[in-house]
Amino acid sequence: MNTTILGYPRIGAGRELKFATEDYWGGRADADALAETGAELRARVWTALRDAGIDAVPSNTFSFYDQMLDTSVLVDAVPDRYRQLTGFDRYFAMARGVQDVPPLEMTKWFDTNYHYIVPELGPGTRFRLADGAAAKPLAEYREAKALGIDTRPVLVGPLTYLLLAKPAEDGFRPLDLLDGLVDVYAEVLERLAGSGARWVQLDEPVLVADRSEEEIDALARAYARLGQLTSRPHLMVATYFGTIGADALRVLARSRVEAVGLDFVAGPGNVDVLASVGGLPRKTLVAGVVDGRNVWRTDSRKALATCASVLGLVDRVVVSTSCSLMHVPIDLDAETTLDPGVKGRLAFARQKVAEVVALGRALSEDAPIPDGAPLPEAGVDRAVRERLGSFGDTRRGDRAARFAAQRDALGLPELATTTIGSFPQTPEIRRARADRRAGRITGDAYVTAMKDEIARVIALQEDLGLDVLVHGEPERNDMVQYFAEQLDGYAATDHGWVQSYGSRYVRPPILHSDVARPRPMTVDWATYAQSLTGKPVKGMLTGPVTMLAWSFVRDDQPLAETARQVALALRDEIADLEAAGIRVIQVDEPALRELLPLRTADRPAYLDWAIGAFRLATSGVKDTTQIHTHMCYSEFGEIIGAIGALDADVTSVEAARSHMELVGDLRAAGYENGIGPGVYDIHSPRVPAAEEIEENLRRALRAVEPGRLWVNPDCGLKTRAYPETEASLRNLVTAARRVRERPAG
Ligand code: THG
Ligand code: ZN
Repeated sequence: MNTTILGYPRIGAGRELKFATEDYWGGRADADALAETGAELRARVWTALRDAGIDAVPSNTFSFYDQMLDTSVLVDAVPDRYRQLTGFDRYFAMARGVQDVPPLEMTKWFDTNYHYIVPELGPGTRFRLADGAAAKPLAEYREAKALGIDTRPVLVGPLTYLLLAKPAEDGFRPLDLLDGLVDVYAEVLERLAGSGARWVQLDEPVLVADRSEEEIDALARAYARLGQLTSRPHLMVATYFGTIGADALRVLARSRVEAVGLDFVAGPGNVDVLASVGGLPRKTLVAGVVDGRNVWRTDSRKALATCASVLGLVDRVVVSTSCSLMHVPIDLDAETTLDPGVKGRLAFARQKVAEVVALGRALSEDAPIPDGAPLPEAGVDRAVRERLGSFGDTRRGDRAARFAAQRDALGLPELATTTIGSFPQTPEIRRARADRRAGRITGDAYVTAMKDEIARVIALQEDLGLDVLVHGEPERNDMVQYFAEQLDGYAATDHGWVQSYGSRYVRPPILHSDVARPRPMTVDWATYAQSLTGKPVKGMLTGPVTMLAWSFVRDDQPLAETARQVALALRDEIADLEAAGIRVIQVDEPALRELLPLRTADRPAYLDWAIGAFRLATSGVKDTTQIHTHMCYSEFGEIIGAIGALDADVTSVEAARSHMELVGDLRAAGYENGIGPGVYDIHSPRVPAAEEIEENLRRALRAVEPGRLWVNPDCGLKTRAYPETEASLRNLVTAARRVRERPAG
């Protein structure tokens, strides 16, 4: 083999998988129909890859929901609560839950925007090959073979599977299950060999994060056992999303594994690590030189130079993608409205496959370097670059001065009540946005529809007795896309869908040039809302880190630089909101934790620029203007110190599920500004009783004084319906009043 890829999008160019799954869930299609769509999608991908000239086509990269969930099913790591179900119903119950059976947890796949289903493993877990010869990797291998394509089945590696699992009970260590798991992998490998498979890919991305000695020993044990099997395919261990640890690479170098995959895009340090361990003599290096996570065309000279620099260290180099292509959209050719200057710089999955093939030819046959059109450059905005030098990132007044100034200016009670920003997105709102996009209604009619909705939401909040109101965000499709559409330097795609989890996909905007704000983005909506009430209305913005985390971002300058450009645009927006009479402004950073580097050593530098960008955006305001921020989680771990460094006047976080413990944790970490621990979970339609909210507030008051405590739900309300939203907020206001009136309880 000269060329391969680590994986390909499975959702279908027309989002066929989403529609087929949702039809199945909705009872509009049966299991056979869903299975058939799956088979069609797989066949299409395998044949397309073969026809494009990829030598080693991967299989088992398809999934009806998620590859980690597939692995749990493969090895029968199915918690008892799902065992009365079978087939698709069991599978989707594990992913999404059914009536009384809660789903497995879901969490982010490394530092991507993809989410996997977390295995739940305990002392009772007994791994076995659940479906024998019908197991998914075997079935897919044979299915491809029947089409005449001899594929390389892809499995989540045993170490990665266990290290990403969650213990079913406190104190249990999933890694202790390694030997039993490796037995099942051994059986899968033997059966694959029996079916004719010549190669298997085992994905071990955990090797690019910090690993303990014990974990490295586990790696050695697992691959020693698999390497010794007498009947097995060749083993390729793939790492991606960063630089492999030298200790891990040394273990692989000494093992009987035949090929190792390294990511030279996210892990340029891999060249040095490879040299430092003396290379991989007699092994194949699968060189990830085409970026699987971003949308830029490959610089072929640079990619070939990387391959050339490691030729002497290994037996053979195979050109590949840095990781699975599932993280990029499928086909650039489907985009007909992109600016040609931008489009000329892009490659989606299909185009990246062609790049891999061309690079493979250039490398093996000394064919000329693939030329293609010259790479256009990013647009430069000199004014933005000059202005960036001229701002500090520190508020005028210190914490005490701001607290006093805002108390006097805003006149808010202790335990002030508010919401996170969005109100339910009703079918009417969605329809109005769709009608506007399709040109079925005029701009004026659209504005009228949105203003009617804002007026309704303001009246509702007045009626509920909330203290700081919001306009409800009916005009926003997505908190990143909405701003990207209005900023220079960003482009949107029409069909650029990427799987976020299960049947939920996102269409990340593309940040391709210097970012500038041609005109205010939110001021009209905010001032209209403020004109309807005497209470303060919060202006709502998305922070610089989240604007980058949920976009495809240029790779020709440091992220820190791009973040500062976005921050400057937000700083200008905040100044305009303040000048227009908006006294409270929230800058959300739900993705602050997502971009945290996988290695501890890289984290301080990241936090430094991330915090700097937030402060650049928010520090221009008067002491009387109150800055809020919001984060959608409660496990802060590594970033708890960063929350204080953002220096927002008020921070709202998810805390209901951790029983308000986070309030004490934040204070212990030195956070002394206002805090709004979410007092109920908006992710379910359940209405919390006032007593329950009251109890949460009293618990929070053990760690924070009433003047700094805010009362709010734990996230935006856009996914909820009105009946439960109204009832919950009514109870929230009641609870806050009770605690104000009887602070001692
Ligand atoms: N916006 C963006 N990225 C995100 C989130 C977001 N990444 C993390 C998290 N939130 C992911 N969660 C979701 C939740 C819902 C959907 C997608 C990701 C979703 N998608 C619609 C679908 O697939 O039908 C399509 C939405 C659309 O029309 O744009 O519902 O909030 N950027
Ligand atoms: Zn949130």
